[in-house]
Amino acid sequence: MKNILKSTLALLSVLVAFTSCNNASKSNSGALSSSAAEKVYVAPGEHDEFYAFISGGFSGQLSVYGLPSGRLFKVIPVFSQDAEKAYGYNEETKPMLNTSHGFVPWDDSHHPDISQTNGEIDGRWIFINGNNTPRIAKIDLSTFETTEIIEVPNSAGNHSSSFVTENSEYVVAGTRFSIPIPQKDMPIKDYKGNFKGALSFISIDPEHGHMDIKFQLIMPGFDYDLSHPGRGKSHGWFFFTTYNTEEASTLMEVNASQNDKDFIAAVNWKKIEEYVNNGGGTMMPANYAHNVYDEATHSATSTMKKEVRVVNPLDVPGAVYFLPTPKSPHGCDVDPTGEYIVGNGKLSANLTVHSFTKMLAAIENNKVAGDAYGIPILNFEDVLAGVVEQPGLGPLHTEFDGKGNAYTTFFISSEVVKWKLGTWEVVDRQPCYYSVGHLMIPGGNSQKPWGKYVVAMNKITKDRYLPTGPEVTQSAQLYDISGEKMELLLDFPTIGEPHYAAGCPADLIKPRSKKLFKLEDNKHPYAALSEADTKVVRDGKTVHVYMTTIRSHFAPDNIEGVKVGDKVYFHVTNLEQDYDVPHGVSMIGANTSELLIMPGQTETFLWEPKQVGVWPFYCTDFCSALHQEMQGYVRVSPANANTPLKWSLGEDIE
Ligand code: RUQ
Ligand code: CUA
Repeated sequence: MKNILKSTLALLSVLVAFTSCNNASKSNSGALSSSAAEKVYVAPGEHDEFYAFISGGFSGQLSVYGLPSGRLFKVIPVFSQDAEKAYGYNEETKPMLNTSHGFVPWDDSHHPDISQTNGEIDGRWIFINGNNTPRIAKIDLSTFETTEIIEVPNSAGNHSSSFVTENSEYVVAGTRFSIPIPQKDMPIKDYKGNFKGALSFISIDPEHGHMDIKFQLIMPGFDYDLSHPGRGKSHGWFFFTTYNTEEASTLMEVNASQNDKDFIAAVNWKKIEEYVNNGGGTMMPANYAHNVYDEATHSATSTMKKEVRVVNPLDVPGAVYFLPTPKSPHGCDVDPTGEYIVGNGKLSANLTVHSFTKMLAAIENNKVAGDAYGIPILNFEDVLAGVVEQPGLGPLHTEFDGKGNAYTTFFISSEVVKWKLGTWEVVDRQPCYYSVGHLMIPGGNSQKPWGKYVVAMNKITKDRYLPTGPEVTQSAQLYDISGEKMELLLDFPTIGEPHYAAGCPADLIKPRSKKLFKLEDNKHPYAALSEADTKVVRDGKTVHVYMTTIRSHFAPDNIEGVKVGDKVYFHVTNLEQDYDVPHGVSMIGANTSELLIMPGQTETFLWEPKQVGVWPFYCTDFCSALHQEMQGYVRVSPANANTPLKWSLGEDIE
């Protein structure tokens, strides 16, 4: 044990030394050639060719960039409260962050994936996983708003998520940490054989995108790290990398690195779907939140679901196989044809590629090397397509350009390596600054990638930007991959830690982008659809203000009769019906964020006045030449006062 520890530490120190010397010896090219500058230059007023959606990591959000410029357009709030947009602060979106653990206003968002039709990106929705309190979110790409979040029960560290099958039948989520299923009070040391890992297949309604957990496959207690769907010939299968097949529960850096090979789990979900459609599996008691935002009411609701269908893989023979894969593989990537499955073995000298065809043949011929908890293990040699020999150190992720090339990131040697599918030869390598994690080619997780650019997402930036104290920005780098050699074009900073990203041509999204919400479609229960509908209503200690905004006033803008100890709900409808004219509103002393209300939308914030006086509110979004005049007052009387409730606009309250 001591020796194992020593040798592991020795290995680690070599790796660390390698990383730092690699950093120190980076070519200090500084200025790129002017042709690189031209390639990323998008002239003022022009649009980028691609959207890139880059995960916000521990910011919990998803940010939207343009490529090739690297310009940031928006941060879409997903799992974390966002005061800029009132997400998770206003009454309408608070239910989006409800979970079985209560209101959870933060998460760690990792892997966005865009919906597909016939194996091609269709630009309708983008899904992303919350790692920490397991959740999958759906963002509508016509509004760029999070419209649904489903909690994933029986899971922990929701990491092999959220990847979409080629007709968006499912968005798939796999647990990184195995746990007792169902959860119970038991000694941690009894992990082995008792903890389990859930792989969740969440169906997507083809029309509205509504998510529903179709089934959870309850697997042995390994760590399910990443996954990708089969496509083309392998459509109907899903592949998951595993590590910790040792089933250790402590000092994982050593104890989970013992086995020479872990597994890629190959799951025939079509087969399990059929089994489930015929009544297979069992309903298990559960408790998980399903939160849905309704565009008509501009409001979210949260429903607690009380059961989930679980499937024991042993009950569906022929549905799950293990492919031995060296060593503690991280990324699990499938090429555009669906034939090759790349296991990015973090601790392996070589990169392993499995063949789907060979896997099927091995299954057909019943060539099994053994089993793990009853799940057949195929022979490594029987499923191996080939290896890329010593391509770099610490492979993490692979993407494809659709022209027969693969691109793999190497964390430790800090580079992207281009190699050829089928011949396995390395054809190019480019350094990353520094410690690259994921990479993304637009359409990379589909049958049709747009192999023009690759974005590398780096963990460390050190000297690449102006210093900003101890915390320096995370960063992405853009490479031109249209030629034989990759060419570094651009560095750009990212929000939070960028993990995976998804991208597609702007033309898939731009024409469908919503410009405003129609007032006549507004079904918010507290909407005021005209100034004539505005009012203030008292119900005990609760006061509802039905307010409107239009350039450049609030209606009403004078309110009296509010008392200390009241709960005052401001329901504010933006009457504008023009593109890009939001209004904001904020109230002195409110324990929440401003509202930022889009044209045609209604939003609500709560204000609990604690002090007697006359208190102003104002518009926070510079909306017109008279924006500074967009203000109002609320008179707050003592709790026992009998100031009558009154409201007005453009007249003195007498
Ligand atoms: S994982 S590199 Cu979620 Cu690779 Cu981030
Ligand atoms: Cu409305 Cu500023």
